[in-house]
Amino acid sequence: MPAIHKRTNPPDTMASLPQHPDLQIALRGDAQELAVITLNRPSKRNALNDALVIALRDTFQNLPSSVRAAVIHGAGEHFCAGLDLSELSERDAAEGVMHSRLWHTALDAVEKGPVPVVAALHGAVVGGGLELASACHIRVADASAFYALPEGTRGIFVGGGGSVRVPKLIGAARMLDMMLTGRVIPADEGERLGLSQYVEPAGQALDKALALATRIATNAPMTNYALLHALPRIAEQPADHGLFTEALISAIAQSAPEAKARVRAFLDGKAAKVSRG
Ligand code: 1HE
Repeated sequence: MPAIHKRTNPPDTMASLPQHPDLQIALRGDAQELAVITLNRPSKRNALNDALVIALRDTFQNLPSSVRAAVIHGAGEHFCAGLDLSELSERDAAEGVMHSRLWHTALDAVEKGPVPVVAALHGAVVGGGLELASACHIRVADASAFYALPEGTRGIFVGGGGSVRVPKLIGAARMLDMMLTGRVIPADEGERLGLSQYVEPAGQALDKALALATRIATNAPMTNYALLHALPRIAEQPADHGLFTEALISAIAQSAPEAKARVRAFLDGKAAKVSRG
């Protein structure tokens, strides 16, 4: 299968990935098709300092071309405590804008990268941690997960794309409530509201995320790419434009040799049926 994100300017291996002690990346699978990315700063609850945000950006911008799906999770008791507040005090307004734009670039690299990203959520998913989770395509929480946007109570504002992405998941009214009141949303309620698509027993989010990503990695790369890049754009287009974009993307996807082979396999009785599960 062709890699959708084959680079024209290799190097294209793990060795070429940026190294950061607080961000680990491991490749799994027979074809190294799964990237498992670990926020590894548990002593600070995986709070995201500038270096870690840059490492996230560089990692997602430089995934090896073997990678078809990624999982991101946090080491220790929490997914991510958000912005590293210890770096906040020194910034003036102009630096604040640039800092927010850095987060935008990094989380855009997650959301608009070449492959689907599954977030495994446990413990605190707060502030910038929720902004990071919102940039992923699938969120799997376990029962220990809790969500909050403490920015409101800290006298600041979201700056990592949360004002754009969180309302798309739960609506502006619920985000407003979270920020005005500091409300903490537990895992079950988060799933009902749309913060996660799955909720699993405590301790099982990563396993479920890995299972989903493994399955996702077997899809035709062009279909995955179209889902990541066309679906959100279509959602923001007027219906008539959206239908036209859909027609173009669906024609491109179905013209790929791999799509033809997959449909042929079904017609020949060699591919799985849709079953109740
Ligand atoms: C931190 C951070 C952090 C922990 N920046 N150092 N985010 C917040 O407002 C959330 C702040 N954090 C918490 O509410 C709690 O730490 C947790 C609920 C996440 C975890 O509680 P707990 O009891 O497991 O840990 P802890 O004892 O509070 O923290 C352990 C250490 O991590 C401690 O440092 P230590 O040197 O005293 O051991 C904490 O200071 C440190 N720590 N969270 C810096 N966030 C792009 S804009 C995004 C804007 C935001 O994200 S604002 C929301 C920030």
